[in-house]
Amino acid sequence: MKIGIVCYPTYGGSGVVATELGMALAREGHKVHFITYSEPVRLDSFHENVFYHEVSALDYPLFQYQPYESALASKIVDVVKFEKLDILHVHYAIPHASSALMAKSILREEGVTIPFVTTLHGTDITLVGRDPSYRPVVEYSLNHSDGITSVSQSLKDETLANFKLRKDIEVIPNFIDFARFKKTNKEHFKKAIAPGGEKIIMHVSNFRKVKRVEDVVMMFDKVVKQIPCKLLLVGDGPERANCERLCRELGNCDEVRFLGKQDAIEDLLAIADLFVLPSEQESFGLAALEAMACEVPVISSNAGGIPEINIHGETGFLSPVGDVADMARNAIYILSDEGRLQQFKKNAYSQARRFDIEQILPVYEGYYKQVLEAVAPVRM
Ligand code: GMT
Repeated sequence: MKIGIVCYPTYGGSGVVATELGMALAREGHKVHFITYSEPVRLDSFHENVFYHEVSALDYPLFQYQPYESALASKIVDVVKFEKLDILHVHYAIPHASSALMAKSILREEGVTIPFVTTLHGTDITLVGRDPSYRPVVEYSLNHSDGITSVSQSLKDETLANFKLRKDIEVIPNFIDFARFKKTNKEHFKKAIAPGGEKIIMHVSNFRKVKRVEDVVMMFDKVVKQIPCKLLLVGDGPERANCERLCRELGNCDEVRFLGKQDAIEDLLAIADLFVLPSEQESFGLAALEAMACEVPVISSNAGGIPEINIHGETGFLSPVGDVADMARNAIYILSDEGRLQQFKKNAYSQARRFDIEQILPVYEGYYKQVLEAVAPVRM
């Protein structure tokens, strides 16, 4: 198949999922065309079946906001026509679904049929998509998508509860590429971070408010008073300065390292004993699944789709959002007994195996075929 993938290229779950999916489809022999405004961060190696088309929007003094949505639609029209794409897969509804719909309408007038699948990732529904400034457009473009998938059952339920949809939503969970995410030996790095053999607690995110990174710092502060440990905070974003301030106030700066944005997350996860994800909202929690694939148990909130991957009392623990004391108790419970910690690590890994890309990829391929078959009569 010739597949067009539209996504955000930056650090962030939806872009990562889109890129990994595209690379995996390319390895299977499909021709994959990424259409976005800069090269996706994980598109870091050459593959003969992968193509990248950059969207550039002409700037003009009249524009207070550059109309990216129109520029994207125009680029889609161009790529579909020139590369003769079979199907488009857009990740994150805003504005990708409406751009795809506009491109589809333009192409229809030229006798070209291009079905598109929209994958819902989370905040495109739970936070941004529900806002009146976007809602009617999101609802309309979902109802005119040829297929809709969601990364968790929880997100599907939330979408159906909040939007008037005439279409079914297929749940296709996010996945792990075990060729990349696996536990490796990074003893030298571990010694540098925790020279006294301290346990290592880790959090990875884009440091947005919704991630509640301050909860990680407050939880850690309780744990470090009972168990020698270090906290690694990976990523960057608007909440980082607040977290740094909080560490100073709590007086635990010597035990906390801010590592900023990192590409090789798997090398960092290799030395972690516990992963923390206290998010207010999280449709899936890919960061937690990546940790589990590297044998790291998870202390998390019970928000959104997290309970679909982190199994309470088995792969880690779930707590109500904001219940820092409960999270700290659970962390201490796991870390205070080496045998227990090893068991949780094993369980985390076996659970992550259920999300192996080798199993999820055929589901996407099957879904594309289903969508293509449904539009086939129109194409003839
Ligand atoms: O809003 C974000 O945190 C980023 C967002 C994205 O689309 O880049 O992440 C969402 O999609 C990820 C991949 O499907 C999920 O793992 C995250 O749970 C989800 N984030 C939220 O729902 C907050």
